[in-house]
Amino acid sequence: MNINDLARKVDSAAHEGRAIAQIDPQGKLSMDDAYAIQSAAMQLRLARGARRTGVKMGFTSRAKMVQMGIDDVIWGRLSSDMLIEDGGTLDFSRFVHPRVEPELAFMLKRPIAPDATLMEALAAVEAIAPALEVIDSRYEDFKFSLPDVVADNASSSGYVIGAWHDPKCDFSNLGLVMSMDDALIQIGSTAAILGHPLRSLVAAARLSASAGEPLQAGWVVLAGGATPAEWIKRGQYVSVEMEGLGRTGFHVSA
Ligand code: OOG
Ligand code: MG
Repeated sequence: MNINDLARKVDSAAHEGRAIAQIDPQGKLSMDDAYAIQSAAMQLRLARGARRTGVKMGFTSRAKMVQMGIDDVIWGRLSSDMLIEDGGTLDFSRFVHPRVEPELAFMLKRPIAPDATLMEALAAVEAIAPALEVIDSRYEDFKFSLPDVVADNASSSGYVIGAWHDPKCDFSNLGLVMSMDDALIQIGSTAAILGHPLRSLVAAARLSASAGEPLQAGWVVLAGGATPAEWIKRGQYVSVEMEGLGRTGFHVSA
């Protein structure tokens, strides 16, 4: 199958919330081809009327690398059809087997150059906010090779963002708690994200520019899960509270 056929395959699985077999179980595809499939699949979403909203980073914490058995940082493309309103409802029936993880979100006020330093990247940040990412691998049993998950847009499927805050506070080591209903389910820190979430933003600038899509003003960048991801269940309320940044969450449909 060629790039476009594989893009249609992962895109329709995502669109219909249906699991498919891995497209590259042996991990033989090149990273360039895997990202080309991801890019072509995003074009199909955009053709259905979604708007590009930014970038998400993956495997930027040890917790996530260990959980999924992959230790390369990857990235994916975010679009408006993935956004869940703060306190809104996720329609469970549209997903295959969703998981959720706590993240930090950046809102950009300027583009970021591919070779930006940490301080230059910070200067381009309009605001930061607590976030939850919903990941939903389209592959059976949530099992994938590195090229598989890249082609599947790094499992991107949803995200919710809390109130935006001035980035002038020190956000290198903010405590965070993810809860499901009243049960505390994961605790962690933004320091789990490459030691400092800004490093994830710098990596996003480099990787996104190398794909010909430099980070733009108005884009959101999700820095990556700070803890292992947890399965979402019908009827739950999932939330994250981050030190100094408040909380955000969403309901899951029954
Ligand atoms: C891939 C996506 C990883 C993160 O924050 O590390 C990711 C997956 O685990 O399915 O979003
Ligand atoms: Mg994530």
